[in-house]
Formats: sequence, C-alpha cells, structure tokens
Amino acid sequence: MYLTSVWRSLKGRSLFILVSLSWLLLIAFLFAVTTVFERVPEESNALQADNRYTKLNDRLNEANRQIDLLMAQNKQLAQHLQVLTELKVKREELSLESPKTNKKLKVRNRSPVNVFPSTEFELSFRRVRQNIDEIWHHLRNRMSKKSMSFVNELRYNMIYDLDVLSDRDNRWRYEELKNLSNFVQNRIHRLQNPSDCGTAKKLVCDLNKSCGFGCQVHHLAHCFVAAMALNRTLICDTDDWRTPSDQPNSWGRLFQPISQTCGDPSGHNRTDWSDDKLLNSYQVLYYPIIDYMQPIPPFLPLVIPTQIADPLVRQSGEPFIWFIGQVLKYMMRPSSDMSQYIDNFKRDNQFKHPIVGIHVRRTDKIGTEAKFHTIHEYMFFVEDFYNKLDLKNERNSVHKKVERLVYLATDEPEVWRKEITPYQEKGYVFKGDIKLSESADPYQRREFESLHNVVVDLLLLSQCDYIVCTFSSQICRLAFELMQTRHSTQDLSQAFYSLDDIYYFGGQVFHGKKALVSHSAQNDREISFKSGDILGIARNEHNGYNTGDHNRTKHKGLYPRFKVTEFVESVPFDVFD
Ligand SMILES: Nc1nc2c(ncn2[C@@H]2O[C@H](COP(=O)(O)OP(=O)(O)OP(=O)(O)O)[C@@H](O)[C@H]2O)c(=O)[nH]1
Ligand SMILES: *[C@@H]1O[C@H](CO)[C@@H](O)[C@H](O)[C@H]1NC(C)=O
Ligand SMILES: *[C@@H]1O[C@H](CO)[C@@H](O)[C@H](O)[C@H]1NC(C)=O
Ligand SMILES: *[C@@H]1O[C@H](CO)[C@@H](O)[C@H](O)[C@H]1NC(C)=O
Ligand SMILES: *[C@@H]1O[C@H](CO)[C@@H](O)[C@H](O)[C@H]1NC(C)=O
Ligand SMILES: *[C@@H]1O[C@H](CO)[C@@H](O)[C@H](O)[C@H]1NC(C)=O
Ligand SMILES: [Mg+2]
Repeated sequence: MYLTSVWRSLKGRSLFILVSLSWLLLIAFLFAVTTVFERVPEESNALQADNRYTKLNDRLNEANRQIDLLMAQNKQLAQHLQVLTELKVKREELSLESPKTNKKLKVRNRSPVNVFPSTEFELSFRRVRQNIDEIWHHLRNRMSKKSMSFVNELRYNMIYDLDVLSDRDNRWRYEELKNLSNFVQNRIHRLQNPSDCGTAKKLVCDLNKSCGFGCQVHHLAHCFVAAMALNRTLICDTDDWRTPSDQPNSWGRLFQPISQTCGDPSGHNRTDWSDDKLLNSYQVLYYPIIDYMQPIPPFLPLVIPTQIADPLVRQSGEPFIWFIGQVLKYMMRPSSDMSQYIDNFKRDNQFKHPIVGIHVRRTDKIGTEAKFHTIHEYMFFVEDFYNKLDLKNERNSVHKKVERLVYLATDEPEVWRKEITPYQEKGYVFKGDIKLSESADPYQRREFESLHNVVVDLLLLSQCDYIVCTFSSQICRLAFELMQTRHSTQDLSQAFYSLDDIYYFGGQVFHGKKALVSHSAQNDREISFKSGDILGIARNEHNGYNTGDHNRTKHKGLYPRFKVTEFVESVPFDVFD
C-alpha cells in the first residue's frame, strides 16, 4: 500500500507530517466528492434522473469506502506512532542511566533500525539452549525421578528466560531465513525451467533405485543437489514412479512437476558421471545413485553451498538439514488435489498449534533395521514439551492449561487401538487417522492409496512444532528436513527427539564435529582431543556424550557433547552465482 511504503521509507522520522498528510488526503477527498455532486448536470426525464441517482449512489458508496479506508490507515499510523513513541521513551530511559556525554546524543541520533546480533551471538545462544538439555540428559541418567523434578522446573524456567531474550530479534531471524528460502526456491525454479530445453545443460536421474518411498525421494534430492552444484536442469522421468500399471502417474497426482518447460532427456551428446576432464562440456550427464559415486564429488552431503553459508550458519542450527529441506520443499510442492486434501484433513481433524508429532515406525522395520520402542518412550518427550509450555504460560500469567495435542503417524494400526488409551485418559488428544495407518500395511505399499497416505502423514508431521521419532526411518528424516523450511520465528533445528539414530543423509561422505575446547579422557571409554580437532559422530548417547572417532588419532570412544560444535563444510554451487 502506498501509505505504508511512504511510512517505511521515512522510517518513522516525520510522524506528524504523515498523520497530517493522511488527514489532508481525507479532506481533499471530501472536497472532491463535493465537486462530484456539483458537476452532475441537470437532466429532464425521470429515467435519466433515476440513472443519475444510481450513479450518485455508486459514487457515494465509493466515497464512503475510500473514507473507511483512509480512517483505517489513519488508525494504523496512529498505532505505529504509539509504538515508536514507546521505543523513544525506552531509548531515553537508557540514556538517562549513562553519564551525560556525547553518547546520549549519538544514541538519539541513530536511526531506529535495530542493530542485529552477530553470528557468534546466535551460535552461543543456540549452544546455551542445547547445553541446558545436555545437563538434563546427563542428570536424568543418574538421578532419581524426584530430584529430576527440581532439575526440570529449573530447566523450564531457564528456557523461558532464554525465550524472552530471543524474542527481541525473532522478527529478524524469521525475515533473514525467509529471504534465504525465497532466494533458494527462486534459483531452483529458474534452473528447472530453462527457456530452451533443446540446448539446456541437463542432469538425468533415474528414479529406479530399488528401495522404499523415503529412500527414493532422498535419491531424487541427491540428484537435485548435483544439478544445483553443476547448474544443470534436473531431468527425471517421474511417470512410472512406484506405480502399479493400473494406477499411472503417482508423482503427478501427489506433487507438482519438477519442471514445466523441460522434461526431455535428449541432447547433442551425453555421458556418464566420471572424472573425464571434458565432463562439463557434455550437454547431458547421467547421474548415478549416491552409493555408486565414482569419483566422489565435492558437493556430496553434508556439504552446503558457500553462497548461502553465512546467513544459513547464523540462522540455523542444522544448516545442511535446512538446505536439503529446501530441495525437498521444491520437489514435493503438493499438487492441487493434495493441497486440497491436506486442507480438508486439517479442518476435519481440527489440526492446530501447538502440536507435537510422533512417528511410530513398526511392522517390517522392527528387528531388521530398528529396535522396537514403546509408546511410553515417545510420550515421555511429548509430556516434557507440554510441561515446558505450561510453565511458559504460568510465567506469562496465562492460567489456562494448554490442550495436549499429538499428531500420531504410524504404520501400525494397533498403536491407535491399544497403545494410546492411557494417554487419552490423561487428557492427551490424538490427531491423525487410523485409516492412514491401515493403508500402510506392508502388502499394500505399492497401492496408490498407501503412497498418498504416507505423504499426508509426512506433510502433517513436518507441520508440527516438535517431532518425536526414530531417525533410522527415512520418513521421519524427511519430515524433519521439511520442518526446517517452515517460516517460523524459532529455529526448529532442536525441535525433535530421535529415539535411535542421529540425523544422517544416506551415503553422506562425512559428519564431523569440531572441538571448541580440549578434553582429556576420564576413563578408557573416552577419547582425548585438542581444541580445533575434528571428531566424527556415530551416536548421541543421550547422557551428555557422543560416540565417535578422532579424525587424526583414529581413536574411537565417548566425548562430551558440549565440547564440540557442528563442523560445516561448504563449496560453491554454480546455481547460486
Ligand atoms: N501412512 C503411513 N505410512 C507409513 C508411515 N510410516 C511408514 N509407513 C509406510 O512405510 C513405508 C515406508 O517404508 P519403506 O517403503 O521401507 O520406505 P523407506 O524409505 O525405506 O523408509 P523407512 O523404512 O521408514 O526408513 C511408507 O511408504 C508407508 O507405506 C506412517 O507414519 N504413516
Ligand atoms: C529481506 O529482504 C527484503 C527485501 O529484499 C529486505 O528489505 C530485508 O531487509 C531483508 N531482511 C533481512 C533480515 O535480511
Ligand atoms: C536404473 O536405470 C539406469 C539407466 O537409466 C541403469 O543403468 C540402472 O541399472 C537401473 N537400475 C536399476 C536398479 O534398475
Ligand atoms: C557436446 O555438444 C556441444 C554442443 O554441440 C559441444 O559444444 C560440445 O563440445 C560437445 N562435447 C563433447 C565432449 O563432444
Ligand atoms: C576427516 O575429516 C575430513 C574432513 O575434513 C573427512 O573428509 C574425512 O573423511 C575424515 N576422516 C575420517 C577418518 O573421519
Ligand atoms: C547457470 O545457468 C544459467 C542458465 O543457463 C546461466 O545464465 C548462468 O550464467 C549459469 N551460471 C554459471 C555459474 O555457470
Ligand atoms: Mg525401508
């Protein structure tokens, strides 16, 4: 809106001018309306008079509408003015405390635009948050339940105060991440829609990797990463994807096409991935699955693009997961049918926030790729989430207890029938649908309905405020990746608990941690290192320690999590130049 943009450009300096301006506009408009009345010519017959009155009426209505609009804008301006006056008062209070020097002048002359936190500030902030949980995990393995209730109350209060501190800059966090997301989405869109498909450089990816749904989606994401690094349009024939012959085009029914202009894999010449010096000059490049990469390209996960590394590391505690989430966000833009289905499902289910998602992966997974976990193991962390929220409300003098909503996604219908009852009796409300779980039966997984329903569960899990699951399942890793791309004022990189593995991208080259401080092993199960050393990470023991190996000494063992930070590697991706 015009007035709003004037407002922004003036940055609140000439407030009174603006308010007066809006009144002037109003007066000018009233004046104009009066002239309209006067200019209406005299007419003789009744029909014309009728017409005239209709027209007059229309104009009057229009005038009324405009006046309402101006009034509304005026009210808005007054509100802005009030906010700024408050800010000004605060500023002055601040300067009252400091000695009367030039400093006061300086402060007052500075534009009201905030000075935003540095990257170091953000990293420290997130680290404090995380370390509060490290203390919690460390103690809950050693202390009685009773002593833990003291620790937990203390912890919730510390987290509350951190939230207050972080609120100050949340708007900025939200904006910077949103800007970055728009930038990435726009570049992918441009890459995927070349004006001339006949001459475009292409990277062809076959979706035939023989594995499950989540695994294939991750395979396509791996191809997308390469396409972006090499600035080649990704070509993928999605038509036959996971489709029984009588139910064609599953991908197209669930998602929007990955390109609107370019799906033809042909070109002047083509080659396979290799260390051929001329590789770049071929128009078409066939790209293999991640497990068979030879040579290993420098951009393989968990590497992030250099061009977005600074803001990304500043704003996200999990830069790679955010980045791969952006790729998935593009790939999995829901079709209009799917969009509508999700909207209806959310409405019928009364899906609302706050809500915690749990993904209970059972059936074929148990005993083959993962261990069995009871519902209680999941609900422990759901309960913790809501206790934290109750405390937050109490500190804010909100006395109503928050409704404990849980989105349940599972491939085992028995969880719905038998396991959640004690929690329903305690007042937990489970959202989702047992029908989605019934269609997840391993013998039905090739049916379109089953595929459709796992996508519904996946998208809704990704919209939760916190997820409890097993990262050994690709479905939950997908949900967590997508979750990072939601425009939120909170960094969501810690909004999960995995009952088994740490996060990984299948086929990743290296996941490293960098030592912030040195450590000398306290027993023969621990490893020693110096600050700056690189350590691998295999497991989070959830007691304050990781298991991993030292990159240089090759010793393997435990080390304290608070002594390390994520080791982030980046290389330039041509698509972002
Ligand atoms: N509706 C629904 N189906 C699920 C859920 N979890 C798993 N499934 C089913 O299980 C399938 C995923 O298992 P796989 O086919 O082995 O796929 P994957 O990529 O190997 O995933 P994981 O085995 O979980 O690592 C999905 O396609 C669904 O059919 C869930 O939460 N909801
Ligand atoms: C986000 O982008 C807008 C428009 O380009 C810009 O005005 C704004 O300053 C950016 N915000 C941040 C926090 O980077
Ligand atoms: C997938 O297709 C590629 C060629 O497009 C072929 O080289 C590969 O062997 C196929 N893999 C499987 C598992 O069918
Ligand atoms: C492939 O074709 C393009 C366009 O015709 C040409 O410029 C390029 O040199 C060719 N590459 C090789 C390795 O032949
Ligand atoms: C050591 O770290 C480098 C990254 O700097 C990595 O590529 C390599 O795989 C690591 N080696 C081991 C044994 O972890
Ligand atoms: C990437 O491709 C686009 C479109 O062909 C081109 O305009 C751009 O210059 C390329 N970028 C690089 C770094 O090659
Ligand atoms: Mg599987």
